[in-house]
Amino acid sequence: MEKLARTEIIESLKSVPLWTKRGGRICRTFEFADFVHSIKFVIAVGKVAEKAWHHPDIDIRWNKVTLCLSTHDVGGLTERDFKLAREFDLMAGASALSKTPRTGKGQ
Ligand code: HBI
Repeated sequence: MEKLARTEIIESLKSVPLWTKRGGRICRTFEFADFVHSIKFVIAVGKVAEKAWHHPDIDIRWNKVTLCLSTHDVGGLTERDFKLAREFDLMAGASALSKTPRTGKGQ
C-alpha cells in the first residue's frame, strides 16, 4: 500500500477528527469509566488488529487508552491506518462505558 502524501493525510484526517498526527503516526486517546473498561477495549482492539495484521502502539493509563497507528513498511501513513482508526472509533462509540463525548461528527 502506498504512503499517503501530505495533502492526502489532511483529507483523511477529516474522517477521524478525534485523531491527531504526531510525526509519522496518527494517535487518539480514548477515555473510559475505569481500568477494567480500558482493558476490555484493548482486548477488542487486539483482536481486530490481529485479524487486520495491522497493530497499533498502545499506551494504557488507568481509564485512558492511547492508540497510535503508522505503516512501518512505508515509514509513514497509508489508507490502512485510517481504515483501522475509523474501526476503533466505531468500537469505542459502541461501548456504553466509553466517556468519549458523542459529537455526532464523524462517528
Ligand atoms: N502494524 N501498525 C502496523 N504497521 C505495520 O506496518 C505493521 C503492523 N503489523 C504487522 C506488520 N506491519 C507486518 O507486516 C510486519 O512488519 C511484521
